[in-house]
Amino acid sequence: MKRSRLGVLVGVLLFGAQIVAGISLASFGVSTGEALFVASVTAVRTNEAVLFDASSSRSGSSVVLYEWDFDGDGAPDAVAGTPTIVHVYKDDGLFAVRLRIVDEAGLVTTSSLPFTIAVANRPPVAAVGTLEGMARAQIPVQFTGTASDGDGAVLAWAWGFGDGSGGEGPDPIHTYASPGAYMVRLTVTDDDGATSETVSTALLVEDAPPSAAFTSHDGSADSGLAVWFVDTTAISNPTNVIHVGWDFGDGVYRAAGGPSADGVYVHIYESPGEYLVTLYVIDKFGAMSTISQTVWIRS
Ligand SMILES: [Ca+2]
Ligand SMILES: [Ca+2]
Ligand SMILES: [Ca+2]
Repeated sequence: MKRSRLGVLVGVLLFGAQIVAGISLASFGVSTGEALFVASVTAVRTNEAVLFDASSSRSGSSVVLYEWDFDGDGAPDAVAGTPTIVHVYKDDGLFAVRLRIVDEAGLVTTSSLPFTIAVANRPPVAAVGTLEGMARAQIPVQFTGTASDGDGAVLAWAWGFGDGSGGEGPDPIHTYASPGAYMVRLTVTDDDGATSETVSTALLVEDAPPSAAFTSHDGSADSGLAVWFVDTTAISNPTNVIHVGWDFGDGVYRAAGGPSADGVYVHIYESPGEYLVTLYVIDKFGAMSTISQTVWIRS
């Protein structure tokens, strides 16, 4: 009421003679207008439209301007020539809404009834990205996550790798000790503390790939005599190995379908010299491991 009277006075001061002509003296000292409005809803989530309708406002003459302060900070957010307007709150909070109307005669009236809109935060959304290639035990796995928050920011990422361990950040790396099927969980938290969790389909982690190794007969031998090589390749599951190949460095390559029962291979060099021996181990998933050693053959 106080503001309405002030509005009249301001209007009179600003518009002088015209105002006096247009308003009966009886209107002085009483409210000449009311800035009234309704909203389509008073509780929304962010990014939802709210319709405000100030059709019930009245003033001494036709209302020509509706000035809205949707967040109660005293600064106008929209000015319209018609009484209805749509506003979308981008972030959550409790917002006091205020309306100022100006009529044809320049009279200004401000809404005086408290009016609050409750805007609720939306939780963030997250997804676990698909892995590039196959996951193997004992080999680091690179995870990727995507997350967004429509009314804020994603501040925290928490991963559960399904084997009892966890990680942080959008792109963690984790190494599984053992093969198996693991459910991977990603929980993200937004700047309002809202969380959401997403669970991947089971991540299949295959056996660790082979790691080729061998020992040889003292590293030197006489030509024409057998040289022994012992395959000491680390294999978590021998049935995965589909190829073991020896390149003895003298033009002879010996291939086997899998590991020998005792891991022992014998080769006879015909000529003295220095030979680079390479062992190749390939598993059914296509992982290949190699290792080389030099042997010296005396005459
Ligand atoms: Ca404002
Ligand atoms: Ca949010
Ligand atoms: Ca928010």
